[in-house]
Amino acid sequence: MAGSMAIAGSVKSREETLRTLREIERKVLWLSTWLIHNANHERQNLDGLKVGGHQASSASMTTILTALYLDVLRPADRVAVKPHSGPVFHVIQYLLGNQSQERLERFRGFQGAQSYPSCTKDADDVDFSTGSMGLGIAQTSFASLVQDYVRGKGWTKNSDEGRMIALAGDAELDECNVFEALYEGWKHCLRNVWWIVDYNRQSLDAVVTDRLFGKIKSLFQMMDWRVATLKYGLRLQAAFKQPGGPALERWLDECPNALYSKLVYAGGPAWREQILSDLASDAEVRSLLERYDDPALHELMTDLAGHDMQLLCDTFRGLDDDTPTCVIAYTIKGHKLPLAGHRSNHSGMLTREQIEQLRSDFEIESGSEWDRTAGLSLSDSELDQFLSRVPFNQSRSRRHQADRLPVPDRIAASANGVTSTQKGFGRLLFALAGDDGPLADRIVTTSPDVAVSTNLGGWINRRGVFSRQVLDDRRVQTGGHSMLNWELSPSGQHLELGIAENNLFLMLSALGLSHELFGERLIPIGTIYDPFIGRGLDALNYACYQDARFILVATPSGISLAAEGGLHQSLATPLIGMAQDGLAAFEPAFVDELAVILRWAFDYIQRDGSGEATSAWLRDALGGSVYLRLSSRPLNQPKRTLTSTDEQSIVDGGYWLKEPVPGASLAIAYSGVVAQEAIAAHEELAAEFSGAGLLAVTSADRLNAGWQASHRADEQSSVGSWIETLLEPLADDANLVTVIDGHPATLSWLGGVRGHRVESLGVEHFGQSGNLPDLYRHYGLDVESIVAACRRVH
Ligand SMILES: Cc1ncc(C[n+]2csc(CCOP(=O)(O)OP(=O)(O)O)c2C)c(N)n1
Ligand SMILES: [Mg+2]
Repeated sequence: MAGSMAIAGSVKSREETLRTLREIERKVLWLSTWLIHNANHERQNLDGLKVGGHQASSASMTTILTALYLDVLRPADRVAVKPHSGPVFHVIQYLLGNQSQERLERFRGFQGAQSYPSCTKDADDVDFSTGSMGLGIAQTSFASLVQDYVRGKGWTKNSDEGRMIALAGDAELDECNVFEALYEGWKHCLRNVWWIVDYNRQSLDAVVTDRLFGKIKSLFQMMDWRVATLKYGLRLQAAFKQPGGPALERWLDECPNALYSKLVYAGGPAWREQILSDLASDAEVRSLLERYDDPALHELMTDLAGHDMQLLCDTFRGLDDDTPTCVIAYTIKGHKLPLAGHRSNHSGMLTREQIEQLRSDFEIESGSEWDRTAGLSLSDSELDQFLSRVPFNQSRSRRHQADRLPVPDRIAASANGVTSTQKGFGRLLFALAGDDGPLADRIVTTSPDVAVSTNLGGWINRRGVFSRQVLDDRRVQTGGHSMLNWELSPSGQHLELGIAENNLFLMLSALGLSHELFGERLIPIGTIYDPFIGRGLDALNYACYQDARFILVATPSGISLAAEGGLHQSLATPLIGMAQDGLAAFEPAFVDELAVILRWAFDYIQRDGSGEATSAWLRDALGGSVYLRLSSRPLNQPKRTLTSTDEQSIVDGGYWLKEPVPGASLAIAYSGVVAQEAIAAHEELAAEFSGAGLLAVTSADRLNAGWQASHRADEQSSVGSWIETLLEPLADDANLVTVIDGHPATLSWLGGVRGHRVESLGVEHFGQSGNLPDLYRHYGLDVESIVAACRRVH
């Protein structure tokens, strides 16, 4: 008896919880709609530009987000919120006390809540930034793999395992990177991931193709995901059980998306007319419909599962194992708003009159629009009490911190004779793999099927490949005649990916956020062929936007890989390196430079990144990620011992390989492997231009950033930039010739530093197959071209 009373009690309290959740959901719908209205129609508009925001895309997800955040999620869970439902997220955070009214009032305004959830620019609890369709979804998979990686190492035993959850738009699934991630995830036995699809059957422009959900379902099932299709709400399901119900269900199942949307917009009378005309001969359906007046019929026919609080909560709570799961939740874009179902509702907004109507429907008095409980049956303290009990709210700090790992004073670089920076990189990592310090143990390498050809083989031989399970199959291990030990186990430190470059950058993004997401510091190093950065560029930008920390090693690069031909030759990447925020780009010519830069990079990627990097100096303090553009071209390595001043110059972006005499009339500045030609040209011109300088530019990016920052510095301050200091000895009317195996604009700005005339050599047009002498001659990077430019410029 006592037991059944307890059960009855818990059923009752569950019902109460659901009732409260539904009430709060109404508040969330109001606040998210009002937030966008306020930004567009109430706030002063100073520039005449549309502010925007997505009321319909938000309304589509209010039930799902409310169910998740206020009933289902646990603190260890991480969410990528559908970008266009950002307002719903911010409003829930507001109710939870993690977001201020002031920031909500400034939604889409300067330092207000961001248009799309941003883990770097927003003040509330954003786990993953979203905004570029598809990337946030895939990010959750890679975050889960990283969680498995750190747990596989036994590092996070005392913390809960989280579920990585993506809230996806249905049209968002068109992005190919989603399926690249799906495929990759399968290879790694992905788990603990939910992708919840807001299946509102509308994209930006149009109503999405009927039958699509079947394809989505089978794609996921093919990858061994569990698929839960949530179509109709419980009320509609109950109606289907009434006489006439099965016919109504069939009618709804067969109703084309475009017609359904049209009827949603048109409302009760239109539903009745359409159904009665389509099922004219069915008396049971007629009498079923008679039991509903027009508003009730509209309510019934729009009772989709994605708006059914109980069904959603029960479904999510029922997902109690780690199988990756896709939930296809049927919803209505603009649900409960006058925009619902309208074909062009993506950017549609309620008129003033409509918002007034909504306000009075929700019983919110004018002036109380931001009030957390206006229109609710709950008092402030009752709301607070409810929110204090929600599982998600049981931990104060969801963003972790991790100690910085000590970086060795020096990394051994035994590069004598003739070798390339790519080979040098392989050797440096091989040396690190033999190190038993904490840094080496936290290095994790990853590569999109180019680990061997980017010289990671030595590292992998020593440190192994990561897999959650040990693959102990001797036949596989000894099957080939490779020197490579491809042993798979949880202790491995290389994560091998398929070719898709988007996946590389998303993996780096997840690895590079491990300290914040899981409290475990990693030193991620990703290798890629330089030209294919372009393939994953948006994902790289996304990783940097989230302030993920990693080292990107891109090799080979430029036309210097010669025989591989035009599509393997990268021209624009030096400019990408300069322009990409959050990424310090280097192009060393020699291995000893690379060793210095790599050591520095280990420190730089660990610097504490809170705050906004508005100048080179701030960026330096805050840290970021690092891009190394390397080459497979062997060069004669200088025999020298670098002093700490030399090392600092290399990191700051450049040094004089041949110091100019004071008042020198010429300097050649080079970056990367064309060092050999620059040195030879400099020697050839020694008599003609005595005292000319030869400037090694190890990072055009850092030189340029410092120079830009010095312009903006307070005029009273005496801080100059490193490049100004470097160029100081040259005569005012000296000439510069710059050379790089990449776009010449990378270095041509050097002329602007002190007003020197400049001629810039580089590659502006697609390359082609050839040997190095032919190509350098053709594209004007050979010694003769440099010498000719030096003479011309005079
Ligand atoms: C990479 C990228 N391409 C295009 C866009 C522009 N865009 C924003 S929303 C959208 C359609 C979204 O439809 P869906 O995912 O179904 O979301 P809904 O608004 O219907 O919930 C598009 C094309 C974008 N934000 N990112
Ligand atoms: Mg949609």
